[in-house]
Amino acid sequence: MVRFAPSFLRTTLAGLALTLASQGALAEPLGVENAKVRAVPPVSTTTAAFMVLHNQGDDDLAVVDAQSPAAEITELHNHIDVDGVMQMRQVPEIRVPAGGSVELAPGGLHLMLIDLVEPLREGEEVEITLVLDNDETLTLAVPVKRIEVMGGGHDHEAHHQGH
Ligand SMILES: [Cu+2]
Repeated sequence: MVRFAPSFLRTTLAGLALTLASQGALAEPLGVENAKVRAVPPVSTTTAAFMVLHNQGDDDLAVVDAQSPAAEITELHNHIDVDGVMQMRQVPEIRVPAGGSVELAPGGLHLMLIDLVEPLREGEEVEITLVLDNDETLTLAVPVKRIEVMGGGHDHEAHHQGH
């Protein structure tokens, strides 16, 4: 079960503001920042990828599909609140409004990598291709990282416990 932690949200929004402020103009209409794939134990056959999508163009964009050679199936997912319980659902698209940003983060939107071809180890990179509604694609090399979900911790904290 994954629930929103307010402190995590505040941390995330503060980080986003910083990255937006430091970002220059890019030629690509879709910018991707802070992409990462969650490191999972070898027995786990699914994982999730997170990132911040910036639409630097004048037209709304949508990610309509994603593919990765690391997984048999890659789906676009969101978490929705069903009677107080966060449930994961596949969504047909992730819209990024012109001039706006959308964050894929634990507890919310994410890319779901299903039936991993081989175990993912921390420090490796996973190729993920985003397919946009204008038929363009964007291929990313996304690092595998440990990602804290519960407790509002920071991604980069060194003290990972549990599992
Ligand atoms: Cu999912």
